[in-house]
Amino acid sequence: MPTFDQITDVLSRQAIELPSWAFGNSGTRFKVFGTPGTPRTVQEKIADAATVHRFTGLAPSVALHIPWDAVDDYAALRRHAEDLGVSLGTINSNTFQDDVYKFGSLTHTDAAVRQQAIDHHLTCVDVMDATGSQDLKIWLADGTNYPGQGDLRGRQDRLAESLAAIYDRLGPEQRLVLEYKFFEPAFYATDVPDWGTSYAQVNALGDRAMVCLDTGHHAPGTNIEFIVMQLLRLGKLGSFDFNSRFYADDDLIVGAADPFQLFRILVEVVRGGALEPDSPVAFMLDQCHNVEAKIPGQIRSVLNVQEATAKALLVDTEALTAAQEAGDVLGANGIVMDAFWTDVRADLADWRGSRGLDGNPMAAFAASGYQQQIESERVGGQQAGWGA
Ligand code: LRH
Ligand code: MN
Ligand code: MN
Repeated sequence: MPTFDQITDVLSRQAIELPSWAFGNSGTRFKVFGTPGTPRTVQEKIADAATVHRFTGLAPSVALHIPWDAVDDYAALRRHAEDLGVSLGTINSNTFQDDVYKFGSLTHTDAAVRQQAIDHHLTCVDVMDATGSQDLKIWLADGTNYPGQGDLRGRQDRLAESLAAIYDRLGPEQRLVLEYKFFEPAFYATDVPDWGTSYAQVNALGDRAMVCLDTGHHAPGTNIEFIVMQLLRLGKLGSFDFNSRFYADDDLIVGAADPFQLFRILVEVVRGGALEPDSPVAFMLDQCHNVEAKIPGQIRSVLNVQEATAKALLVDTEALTAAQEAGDVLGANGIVMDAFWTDVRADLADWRGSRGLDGNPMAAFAASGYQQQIESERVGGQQAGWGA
């Protein structure tokens, strides 16, 4: 097994983007609970994200959702972020909260509605030009609830056309990532339900179109690490939305529901070269903190990813290959499990200390007084965007 010192180079370049909406109030369709200190503006969301980065060294960028985070002056927002030590990352579009999109957005049968949805994405690319963002992330709520409600094939064809119009507008350094989700809000047929559909659509667009894999967007029992492997193999894994799920798209803290699954995903990430310096894969959280504290929730999340990454890097790949080739089933499995069961927490804490960070970012944040400060300064915090 590699020693901890042998994996710190890779760990030191790990970066996990935070979603602005994780800092807003969120909930279920039954209740959104308010939390003292919740940001009232996107600037305050960015300040909270920068705080997570300050305590962990792991989260140097913040993703925005448009229009939830819309402002008049994106160049000024970019400067605000940079002043706080972070950059603005992925721009997420939103064509799921307007009445006009009731029967679809990029797939709608009405060309005027499709154009409105395309125009929204073109506006998002304008935002990216100002913020310096690389990725436009598209997740569509488009789909149907009943057999016969829509022409499945026609919707797919219109989607391809609409995406091509958006892709055409991207700058040479910009990318489009298409996120899939098997259901919700559409319950019969979602227009981008799985990695295969996303892959087929982005493949038709070109090199700068890739798939976004949200870990919560699969049916129970899906072998997500297999999908990770395949997309990496095909060179089409653009980004991750990390979170965890017990039932549906729960958006819980990554690694909370199934740390072993997160580890298995990261084993394929390492195997597929996605932590190499030239990797095109962007790592992001997509979570909501309904009942737990938001900033510590994000700190815990990035630490969970770091811990799983360290374990994945500890897999003795040479011994594993030898065991696989020798048909040593239990030996091979044992090598993977040894890495998983290795407790890396003390080594990680020491290593953080050696980099000028606190060994225990959760405790350091709690002792910092930041939470008390925002609670007294901020009154009437914002909802994350859902239902807003
Ligand atoms: C959809 C989704 C998508 C959205 C985000 C808020 O379920 O995962 O990424 O942009 O939630
Ligand atoms: Mn997502
Ligand atoms: Mn989701």
